[in-house]
Amino acid sequence: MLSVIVPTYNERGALPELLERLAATFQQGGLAAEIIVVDDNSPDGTAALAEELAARFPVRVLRRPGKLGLASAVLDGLKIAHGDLIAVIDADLSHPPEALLPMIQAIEQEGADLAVGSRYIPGGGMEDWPLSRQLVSMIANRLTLALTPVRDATSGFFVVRRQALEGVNLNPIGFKIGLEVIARAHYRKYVEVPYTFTDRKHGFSKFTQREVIAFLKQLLILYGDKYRNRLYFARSRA
Ligand SMILES: Nc1nc2c(ncn2[C@@H]2O[C@H](COP(=O)(O)OP(=O)(O)O)[C@@H](O)[C@H]2O)c(=O)[nH]1
Ligand SMILES: [Mg+2]
Repeated sequence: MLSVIVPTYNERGALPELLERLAATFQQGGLAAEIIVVDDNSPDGTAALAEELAARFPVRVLRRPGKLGLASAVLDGLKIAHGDLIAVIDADLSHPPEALLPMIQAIEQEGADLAVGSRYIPGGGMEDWPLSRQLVSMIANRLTLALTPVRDATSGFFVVRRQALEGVNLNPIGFKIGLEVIARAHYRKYVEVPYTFTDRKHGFSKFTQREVIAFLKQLLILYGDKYRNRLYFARSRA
């Protein structure tokens, strides 16, 4: 079974289309799947809307008391997920739900434990994102290069076998939970699957200077762990 974890903060505008496209994707791929919306008491009523939509879609809603951060939202969602496959996708439709199918196929057919949605390999890209955001993303991307061979390690769009996360301590810091998984999960093989990132059409980004600082802190900790030989994937290749 597949569990799709969707962290939300003020995503009312995008949620109906997201759930519809996810459900269509499940149907197309013949997937048994559930969606877990992890909402941080969004003032726009995202959680209540998600609960309403649960009449039509396989959704469960985890309500948290306040805005506690993207990474910790995903980790809390993981605790209640039933799937042996775990997907994480942004709610704002920047990550095309349809791309989950090639990602899952890559895992099932190529014997990988992790599939990363990638903007930085041939076939992937970014559309309509403000140049300033693209620049920040590219710099962030460069900063991970000595940490992992994954080309888009700051992608927040991924599918991982639950098994690869068992016993792994993921740091709930900031925005980049995908990077934690890429750096720490116990996988032998990963695949990157190209997708085109598009800017949100509803609501606003929650990416702030605070998230930049959290990312830099996270990097410091990860590089420290890498040099102490504590990162599984790096170790298994050494
Ligand atoms: N639950 C929860 N979700 C969050 C939080 N911060 C961001 N998100 C969600 O994480 C996803 C990515 O955030 P977004 O603002 O689109 O970041 P950007 O794409 O980098 O501009 C979206 O689905 C947000 O609603 C948070 O503090 N708590
Ligand atoms: Mg976004």
